Amino acid sequence: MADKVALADKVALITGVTGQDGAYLAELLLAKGYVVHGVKRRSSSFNTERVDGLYVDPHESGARFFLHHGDLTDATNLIRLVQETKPSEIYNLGAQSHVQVSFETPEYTANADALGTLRLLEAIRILGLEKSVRFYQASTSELYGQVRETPQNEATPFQPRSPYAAAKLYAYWITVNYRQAYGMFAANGILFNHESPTRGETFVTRKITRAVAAIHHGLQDTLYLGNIDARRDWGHARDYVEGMWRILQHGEPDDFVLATGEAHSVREFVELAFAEAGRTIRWQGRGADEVGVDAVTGAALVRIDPRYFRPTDVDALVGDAAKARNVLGWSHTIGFRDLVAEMVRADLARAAGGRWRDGRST
Ligand code: NDP
Ligand code: GDR
Repeated sequence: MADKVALADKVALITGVTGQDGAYLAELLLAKGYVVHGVKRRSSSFNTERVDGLYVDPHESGARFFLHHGDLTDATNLIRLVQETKPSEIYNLGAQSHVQVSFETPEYTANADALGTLRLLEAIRILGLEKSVRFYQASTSELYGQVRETPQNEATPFQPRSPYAAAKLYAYWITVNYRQAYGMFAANGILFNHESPTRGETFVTRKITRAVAAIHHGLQDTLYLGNIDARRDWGHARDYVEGMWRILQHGEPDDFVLATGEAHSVREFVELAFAEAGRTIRWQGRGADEVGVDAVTGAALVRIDPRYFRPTDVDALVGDAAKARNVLGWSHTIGFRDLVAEMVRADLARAAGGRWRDGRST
C-alpha cells in the first residue's frame, strides 16, 4: 500500500500495449498504482484482446487504464499523445516485431521500428520534457546477429542479420544518442526472446504449442517448421516486463541485457511441448526431408517447410544478464521447462474450449 501511495503520481505511456509485452507491462504497472495510457492502432477488427481484462470504463471514478489510437508512423499523433497524457515514463514497445515478416516489409519495419523511436524521442524534446520523462526502448538480442562471442552481454558488438534487426539497431543508437546529447533518461533493454501463453501465434514457440494442442484435439495433422536447429535463450514475458520497469527506476539511464543464460534449440522445444501432451517425438531423415514422428503411432507430426527458412537467420543466441542481476537485482524466475509447460497447458485448454482466435495455419 505504501508503495502505491508513493507511486500515485506515476503515469506511464506504453506504445504496443496490445502486444504480448505491452499487456503484461500494463498489468504490472497498474498493480503498482500507476495511471497507464496505452497506444493502440486502429484495426478493422478488435485487437485489444490481451488488455480487455484490464479495461475499466473511463467514466467510472478510479479508472487508471486508458487506451488511445495512435501509430509510430504518425509524428503529430505522438506529439499530441505525449502532450495530453503527460507521462513520467514512456515504454516504447510498439514495433513490427516479426523477423521473417521484416524481409517482406523492410521499409515499413524501418519506418515503425527505427523512425518510430526517433519520432517519440523528438516528441519528448519538442515538448521540452527531456528532463522529466524517462524513456525505455525495447531493444533486442537480434542486434547481435551471427555473433562469435558467447554469451552476449552489453559490450558484445552488434551485427544485425535482418531488416528488423537493422531497424532496431538505429533505435538502439538513437536512444543512446538522445541520452548523451540532451541528457535524457533514455535506456535500452536488450531483451532475449521471451514468451508466454499470449505470445503472438506466428512466433515459433506459440506456433508449436498451438499446434501441439490442435493435434492433440484432432484439429490439425502436421506442424510445419523452418530451421529447427536454431537456438534461443527463451524466458517468460512476466519476468521481463519487471526488468523493463527496474531499468527505468534505476538511478541513472543505462542499457541492460535481460536473459536467462540458457539456450535451447527449436527442436528441443518441439520435443518438450509434445511430451507435455503425452507424446514422444522421434526424428527421421535429414535436412528439409526431416520428419518428427509420433514414437507410438508413427504419424508424421512435424515436417520441414523451406518457406519458413529466412534469407539470413541467426543460428544461436544466449545472454549474460550479470549486469542486470548486480545493478538492478533482476533475474528470471521462470525456467525453460515451466515456460513450455505453461504455454502447452494454456493452448490445450483453448483448443478444448474451441477458443482459437482464428483457424488459420501460421
Ligand atoms: P508484439 O508483436 O506482441 O507486439 C507489438 C506491438 O506493437 C503490438 O501492440 C502492435 O500493435 C504494435 N505495433 C506494431 N506496429 C505499430 C505501429 N506502427 N505503431 C504503433 N504500434 C505498433 O511484440 P512483443 O510484445 O513480443 O514485443 C514488444 C517489443 O519488444 C517489440 O518492440 C519487440 O520488437 C521487442 N522485443 C521483443 C522480444 C520478445 O521476445 N518478445 C525480445 C526483444 C525485443 P497490433 O496489436 O495492432 O499489431
Ligand atoms: P525470433 O523469434 O526471430 O528470435 O524473434 P521466432 O520465434 O520468430 O524465431 C525463432 C527461431 O525459430 C526459427 N524457426 C521458426 N520461426 C518462426 N517464426 N516460424 C517457424 O515456423 C520457424 N521454424 C523455425 C527461426 O528461423 C528463428 O531462428 C523474436 C521476436 O520476438 C523479435 O521481435 C525479438 O526481437 C527476438 O525474438 C528477440
